[in-house]
Amino acid sequence: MPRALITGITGQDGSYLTELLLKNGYEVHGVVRRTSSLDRSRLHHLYSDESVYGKNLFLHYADLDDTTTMRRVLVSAAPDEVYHLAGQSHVGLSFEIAESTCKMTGMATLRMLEMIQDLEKVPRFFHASSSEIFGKPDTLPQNEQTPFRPVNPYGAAKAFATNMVSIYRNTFGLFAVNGIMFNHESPRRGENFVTRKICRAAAAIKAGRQKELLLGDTTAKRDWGHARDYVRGMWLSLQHATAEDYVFATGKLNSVQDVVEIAFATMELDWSKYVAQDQRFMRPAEPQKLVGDPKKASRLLNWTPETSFRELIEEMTQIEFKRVSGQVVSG
Ligand code: NAP
Ligand code: F7E
Repeated sequence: MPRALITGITGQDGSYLTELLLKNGYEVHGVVRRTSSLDRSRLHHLYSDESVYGKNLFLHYADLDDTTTMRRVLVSAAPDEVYHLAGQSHVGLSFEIAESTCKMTGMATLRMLEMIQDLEKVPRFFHASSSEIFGKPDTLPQNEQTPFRPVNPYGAAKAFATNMVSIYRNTFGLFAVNGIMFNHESPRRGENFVTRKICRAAAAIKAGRQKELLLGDTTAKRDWGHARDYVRGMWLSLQHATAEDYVFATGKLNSVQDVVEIAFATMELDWSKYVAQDQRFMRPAEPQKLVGDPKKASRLLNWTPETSFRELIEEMTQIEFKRVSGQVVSG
């Protein structure tokens, strides 16, 4: 039975990846950090399943900042594959907590590379890189050759980590992969990312629980896909014969305004009655024209995204409506 270790298992991607790896017959180990509440809602359906938890799913307390414990977890789990997904993932907040973002996203990845190098059996390593490394690119769409020009602390930290992964692969021969992922969303997305915020508000307004939705720049555009497709890409990238970097993207640009219109239409509401702009959600700098070219992933991994932008936003809004109406939604 292959073994995987996931950092960031409690996050959006960690939860979908866990489901995929369990389905593929893996023993999955996950790193969780101590929090004041034990609510790990994205994992609850697996954690509370006695046929899974403690049998082929194991959680270990550690923190990216606690090297001794991380090393101990790596040694005891002895994984064949490591998926390094943990980090501070909010771009807007990275301006407010720049130092810890750089420590957790940049330095912690370097430490992971150092630690796995020392293991008796050196595992394959996936790093969750981001389109934010491109910032304001000269060319579009962006691919694996596009130069890094980040415009925020998060993007700069991911650029550092991405470079380190390439350096350790090229210098020390590690099987280390950068998955350069464009935005991917799902009903499990954190509440303060724009798609979830909008879908949740549309559902809450429909249910009479919210009156308005305040947003930042609604003209901002992104390349948005479904998280389930992206975790499949992570897994495929570690099954390939050689370690490579891959762009995972849909290749299609949509605006925040497009998200608003689809979500409100799904709830049969007129968005213009409820949506207003609020300076608090504007960012000091915005990346421009981030749209990915996933041809390499398609050619080498046979990876293509299966869920369209419209299907994604409709699914997210419908699930929010179930949640706000008190229905139980697993995961
Ligand atoms: P997420 O939902 O914010 O999950 C982040 C995970 O990291 C959580 O499990 C969190 O634990 C964990 N974490 C944060 N700081 C930690 C620390 N100091 N020690 C241990 N664990 C820590 O993010 P996501 O959307 O799943 O994204 C996964 C990765 O892909 C991230 O690295 C993100 O930057 C990157 N990425 C995401 C996207 C996207 O569109 N989703 C695109 C490109 C790259 P808690 O649950 O305890 O907070
Ligand atoms: O913003 C604009 C905002 O926070 C998308 C992370 O997963 O993808 C994600 O980063 C856009 C931006 O995601 C609001 O200014 C307008 O232009 O959902 P977001 P992000 O910043 O693109 C990348 C690839 C990652 O790697 C990250 O980890 O929407 N926007 N109004 C707003 N954004 C938020 N959050 N809230 C608003 O009210």
